[in-house]
Amino acid sequence: MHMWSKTVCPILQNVAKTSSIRTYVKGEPTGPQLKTEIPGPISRKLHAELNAIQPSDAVQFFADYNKSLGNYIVDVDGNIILDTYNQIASIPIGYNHPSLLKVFQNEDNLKALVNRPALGVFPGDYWPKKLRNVLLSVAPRLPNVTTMMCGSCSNENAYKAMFIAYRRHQRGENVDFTDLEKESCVSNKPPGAPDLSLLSFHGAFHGRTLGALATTHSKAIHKLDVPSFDWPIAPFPQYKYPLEENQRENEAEDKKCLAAVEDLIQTYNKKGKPVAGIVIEPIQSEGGDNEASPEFFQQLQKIAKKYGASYLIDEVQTGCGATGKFWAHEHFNLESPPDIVTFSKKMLTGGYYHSIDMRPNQPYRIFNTWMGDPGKIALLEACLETIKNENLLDNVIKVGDKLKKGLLRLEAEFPEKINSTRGRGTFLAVNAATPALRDSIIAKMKQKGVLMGGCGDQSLRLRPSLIFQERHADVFLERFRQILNEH
Ligand code: PSZ
Repeated sequence: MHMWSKTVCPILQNVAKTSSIRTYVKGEPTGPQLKTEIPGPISRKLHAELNAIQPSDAVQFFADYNKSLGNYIVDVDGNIILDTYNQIASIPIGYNHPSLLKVFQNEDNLKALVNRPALGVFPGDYWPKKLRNVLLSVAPRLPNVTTMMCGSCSNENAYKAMFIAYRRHQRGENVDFTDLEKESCVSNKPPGAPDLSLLSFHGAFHGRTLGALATTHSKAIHKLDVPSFDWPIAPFPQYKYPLEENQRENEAEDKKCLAAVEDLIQTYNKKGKPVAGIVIEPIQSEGGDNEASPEFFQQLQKIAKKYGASYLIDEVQTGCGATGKFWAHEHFNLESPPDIVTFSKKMLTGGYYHSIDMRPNQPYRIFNTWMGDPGKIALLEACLETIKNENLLDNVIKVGDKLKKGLLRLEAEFPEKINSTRGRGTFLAVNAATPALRDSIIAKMKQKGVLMGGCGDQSLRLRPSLIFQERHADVFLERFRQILNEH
């Protein structure tokens, strides 16, 4: 087939086995340093100003992005905070990385940024080469890539590609649309707008736009008041930890969930809402860092194939190295690539990799004004070079190991306060005993100069950038221990 299908992530292949002890970003602060409580007076003043313009209740503090550097975010009150959360898991190589700051000093990159094209109709001469050299250089065994703006719209358009492919398979490859299809679709009616469905999982998060939201099931606040589809929602495995000690129960959990998937597909096929695709995260992130085994993902792929449903793996949060492999689903050894892999966040541009089968036969079916942004590809190019040159996946594996061992030690020391340490690479989480304790730990860690994230009802999650080093892990673990002691 295509030359790219053989290239399993060249970044991984080129990693030299050396590690470095210097900081990856020169001049990075040596530790957190607090001047005020957080938010401090300047943050509070700006908050009042912003709140008069737009609802801003979720704002935690205002950042000084001139001063933030490497793993440290600096706020407008001069507080230096170790960031293990990184703008909701979306900063790949820390703040103000010199390789990224240089990107727009290059005139070609600057002009690609300034003259932002409608990529679907007037791409620049550089575009095929950039896609090949940048995005396809890390493709997860899929030959095509379509760029988009964000995670939600990547999923949204990928869902459309799955429906379009499903109907093409039903209709026959080169069969034209009927007049009735063309008339009925414009009024949202079948057969042109067919009653198809996608299967997703309880606890999933795939975005907040209308289609993506129909497959998001993590929190009520995301969904209240918004109409949605009657689509099948399957149980996602809920494991007992430590995994090594609960193998039999967890395998039974896999089987139970897979049986439910098959039941649901049959039910929805029968009731006239055939399942055109299955969408799943490699680790359910917003839903609480819920993991499922490689076998679960392998079996799920088999079920998808059996029922002619396509298989979408949403790597918006897990992609770009944080699990120790460039794509988290590489941990699963799937017998063949998924049909679609969506990405955004640390990839800096949104988009999706896809099989040839997921290409619509007609133009303008997956389309919008911008279809991505060449400026973001220029940044991603520099970012991928840095990941490769600095062996950052090796760093993630090494630091992740230290962090996980540290969390397990703390779990043993404070078993009544935290449990269920889990994850891969530096993509790690631990549960607090109660939701209130989780919230309190995050609040107190911030006042100690460490920014953390929560997910699910009572999980604490780590989402450091790929340049998080052992020294940063030490700062985090030491302060986490102090806070656990204080509770
Ligand atoms: O509250 C929110 O809207 C949040 S907090 C974290 C996210 C969204 N993550 C975004 C996300 C994701 O984690 C997965 C697995 N898939 C899709 C999305 C949507 O991406 P964006 O936010 O770029 O639209």
